[in-house]
Amino acid sequence: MANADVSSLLLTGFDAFGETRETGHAANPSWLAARLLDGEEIGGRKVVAARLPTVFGTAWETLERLIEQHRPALILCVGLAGGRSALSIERVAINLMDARIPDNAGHQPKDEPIVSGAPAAYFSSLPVRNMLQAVVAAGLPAELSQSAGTFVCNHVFYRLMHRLANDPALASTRGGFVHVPFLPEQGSPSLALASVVQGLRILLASAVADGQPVR
Ligand code: PCA
Repeated sequence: MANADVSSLLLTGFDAFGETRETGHAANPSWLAARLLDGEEIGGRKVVAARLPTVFGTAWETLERLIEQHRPALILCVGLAGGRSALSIERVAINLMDARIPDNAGHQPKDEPIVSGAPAAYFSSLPVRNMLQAVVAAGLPAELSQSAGTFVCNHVFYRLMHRLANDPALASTRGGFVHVPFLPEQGSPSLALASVVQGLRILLASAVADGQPVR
């Protein structure tokens, strides 16, 4: 039923990839945090958490199925960006795949568009500035980021925004992306899992409370 849970918030994380996968620090903090919020009610809406595979194409297909299934009001995808020190609220997705490492299926596209002939970029349709302020006000490290990279995270983010921009049935659905730092046991700089979870909770609450995208 398309309208079965019209008020849900879809929150996704990724599985482990690259170095963290090889070194045995297998869990991806994006999924560890998202799954802890599964079922929680935020701003009167229920969180549905799901894990995406770190594979070009398959990740988006998985997200697309989840969107069909849940018809969420809002979609927040989360990924790990080792090297970043704060919750990075992504402002823009670009139409480019340029992988520095292979994805979990061994694919490593270089200099390729995600969707041929489609726009070079899309902005997040979440109120990124207000989300930033809400997280900072809670004493957690956060920043706006102007690039979600050119790997699987940016790919999913771009496909999401392309679909939301072009599917009239999803005209009122909003979407965006957030990158999180390593966990302390994975590398430095890092952020504790409890802070990531609290940060995502605040990001979702402020995105729901403020209906307008702010670029
Ligand atoms: N981070 C990668 C893909 C999966 C993840 O968690 C990225 O930033 O593209």
